[in-house]
Amino acid sequence: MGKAKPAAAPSAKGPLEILQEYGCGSVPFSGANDALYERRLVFDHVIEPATATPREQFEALSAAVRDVLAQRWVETSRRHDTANPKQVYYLSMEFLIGRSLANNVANLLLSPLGAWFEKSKGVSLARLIEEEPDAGLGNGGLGRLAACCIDSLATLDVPAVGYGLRYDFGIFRQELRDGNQVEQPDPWLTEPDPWEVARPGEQVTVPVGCTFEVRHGDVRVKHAQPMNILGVPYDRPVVGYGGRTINTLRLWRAASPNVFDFGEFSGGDFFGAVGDRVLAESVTRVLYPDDSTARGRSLRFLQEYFLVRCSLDDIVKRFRRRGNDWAALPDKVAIQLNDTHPAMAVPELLRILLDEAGLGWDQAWDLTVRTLAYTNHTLLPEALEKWPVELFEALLPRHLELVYEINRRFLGDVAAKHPGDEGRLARVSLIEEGGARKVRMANLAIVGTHSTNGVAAIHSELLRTATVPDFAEVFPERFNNKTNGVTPRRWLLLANPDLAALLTDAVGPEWVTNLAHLRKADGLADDPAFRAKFLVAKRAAKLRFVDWLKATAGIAVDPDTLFDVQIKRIHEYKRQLLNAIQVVVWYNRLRANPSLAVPPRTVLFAGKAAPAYHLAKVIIKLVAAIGKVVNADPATRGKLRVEFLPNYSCTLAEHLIPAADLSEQISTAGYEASGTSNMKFMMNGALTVGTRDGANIEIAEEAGQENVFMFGLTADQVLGGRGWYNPQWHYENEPETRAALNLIFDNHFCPDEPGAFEAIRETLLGKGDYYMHLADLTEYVETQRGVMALYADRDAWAKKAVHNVARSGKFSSDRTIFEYCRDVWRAGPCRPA
Ligand code: 26W
Repeated sequence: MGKAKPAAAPSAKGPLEILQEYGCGSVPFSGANDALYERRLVFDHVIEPATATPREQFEALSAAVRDVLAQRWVETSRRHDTANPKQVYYLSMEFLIGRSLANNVANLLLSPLGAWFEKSKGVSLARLIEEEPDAGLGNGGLGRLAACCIDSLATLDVPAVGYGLRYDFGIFRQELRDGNQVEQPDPWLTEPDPWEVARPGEQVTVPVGCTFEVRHGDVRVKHAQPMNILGVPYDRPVVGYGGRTINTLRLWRAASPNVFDFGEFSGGDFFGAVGDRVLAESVTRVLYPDDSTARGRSLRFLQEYFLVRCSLDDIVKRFRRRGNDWAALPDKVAIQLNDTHPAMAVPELLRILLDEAGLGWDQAWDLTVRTLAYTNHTLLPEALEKWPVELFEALLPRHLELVYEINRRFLGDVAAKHPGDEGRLARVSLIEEGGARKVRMANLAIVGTHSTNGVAAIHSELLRTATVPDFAEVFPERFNNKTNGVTPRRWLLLANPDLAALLTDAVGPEWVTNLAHLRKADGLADDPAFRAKFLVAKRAAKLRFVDWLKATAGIAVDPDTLFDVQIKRIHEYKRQLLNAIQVVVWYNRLRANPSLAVPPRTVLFAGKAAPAYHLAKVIIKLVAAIGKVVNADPATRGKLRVEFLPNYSCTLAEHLIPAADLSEQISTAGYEASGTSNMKFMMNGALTVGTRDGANIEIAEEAGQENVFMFGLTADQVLGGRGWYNPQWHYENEPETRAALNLIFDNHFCPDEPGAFEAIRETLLGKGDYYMHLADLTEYVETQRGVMALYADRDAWAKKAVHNVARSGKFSSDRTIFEYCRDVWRAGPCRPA
């Protein structure tokens, strides 16, 4: 076959040579250098390579990269089977993995491939990367954390499998129409995904105690008609940095057993059979887009059970295949529950040990508790999952029986220690009485596991002392903290090539797998030449973002302004509204005093609102409306610009975070469990303006208080103020607060839709401003004055930014995973010989 597009002499090295040069070539390959790629175009797509579309080129290149890693992937699993080490299993309803091509190329140390590809094929890798859909199999922080954790597990060579669901539709695509969020489906799998490998031979049968109907995304139970659903695994490679270990992310797809449609078909009920098939398959149809509200959707209950049943079946099979004895389960298996979503693992593992392994209760319970561990990600009461006993009865009667027995024994123990303390028993019971009885999944997770952790120091402390103090008293040794982290591969090396190169120049390449090495650059904050280079890298990132934004969203922003960024799910506790009001205060100041000396600023917002969260949608509309008016006002032109960027995603974050100057982390203290974008911003050299909440506290400790802008009530003050806080007082006594709010309430930003922001008046003044926006507003505005004053001296700003980057080492997910391995899982690496 002739070379199709000899754009330039293919003098550069091909992937195989690169691989060998980097010490990754111990696995034998055959074939010519670019055969991997060209072969894929011809044999997979059956086309003349010269005619390949960018999508076909993306698929061929990804398949070629997969060819490069395939044998290593097989080798990793063989290595684990042979060595029989302790395995870590990360169970999560969400894996917000985003795109994979660039990540896999970088982690395989194939980055020079980009240049080779461009030279020999005349196609830019950057262009092909854009062809890959962003796998949005998560809502936000919890899902992205899961993705960062599996990257670190593979990089640290820990034998690990991530288990999740292969949703046909990920998180909805957000459009903005007249400032209103409109949700569009995300059919990310309409074209073949080059990374996944279907393994129908390893499918699992999931029995449920009844048949059901799906209506409007909800389940209606048809009693006493048990049915089976099939779980088909789809594996994705999780490439550790350097390519030594390639772990697996195993996602389950629900399918209907073949017997059940053929049987019915031959019986004549064709439509019934097809209907049941659709029904079974609807279990993994769509990711629930509700972040931090546990709405009682029964199809979600079925999804959670389906994940648990399939994954535990798989885990136990692997455990037994390796010849292990049941008593060794906690020595060979650690299962981490990402929030309570997979908490059904407690009764399910117990059921396996009792009913399938035939163990007695005491041993089965002991093994269950010692194998499982639980991470809590939120203290919001409305996010705590509680499932109606009725649903358990219909779908999982055996599991309910086990939950009752766990509860009976547990309450017996508590009662023995605290005789007569009925209030305590009611609080810790796994069952919520009164009205429709419910199973409290957090209580089940705490009782049924040996470790309960929060995700930042303050969060773990509040969990222990305020949210579940009764449990902390019964099981003090179970509670611990594991401060979150993020993977420096995706969030620095890949997202910010200029800064990454500067850092490698300064401290050597080791920072990529040991972020603490960045500390060696701390002294360079005092080096004017280094600060200048830092600013050059920041400007390059800004330009890249500006171009990308223009090309993908048609929005133009000025790179010579301060990029002030708040990107996260829209929620009252995260206080996008506080940021919006602050903008209006500055808008008023600028209108009143056109010569006010402030650096020009672009305030960028992005984030999705849960489709049923009305106020969150009004907040989006407000930000968009403020942008429309402010951006068109000649009085503030060139000084203040506000944009709401639609469809926040992993990809958007990867472009925007490197370009940011200021990171907005302004939740009401005590409500943000950790935050993880705060860490990404820090390592990319943005300064934080934030409250003393979540990981912000630890960011300030690491960076030094003088290198962050902290303001606002503390968590203690928020709790203490609940009794007497009065937002009206601020409205009546603070002229700037009143003026800003009046502008919002009096339709200045919505002249064509009077009353559009009435819900905001209601929340802030009518309903007592639960998240205390007005309590923190004045200090926030004053803090922003300090931010802008500092930005006017770009060199002084750069000095603080460099300190932030250099001191961000703690926030690598490698450190987080190391701590889980040491304290919770007692698992270690299993490296190739
Ligand atoms: C059942 C509905 C539901 C769905 C998602 C309830 C709760 C959630 C998550 C717990 C929300 C979430 O993503 N929490 C975030 O987890 C991050 C990773 O630990 C933290 O950094 C964030 O602070 C926390 O809000």
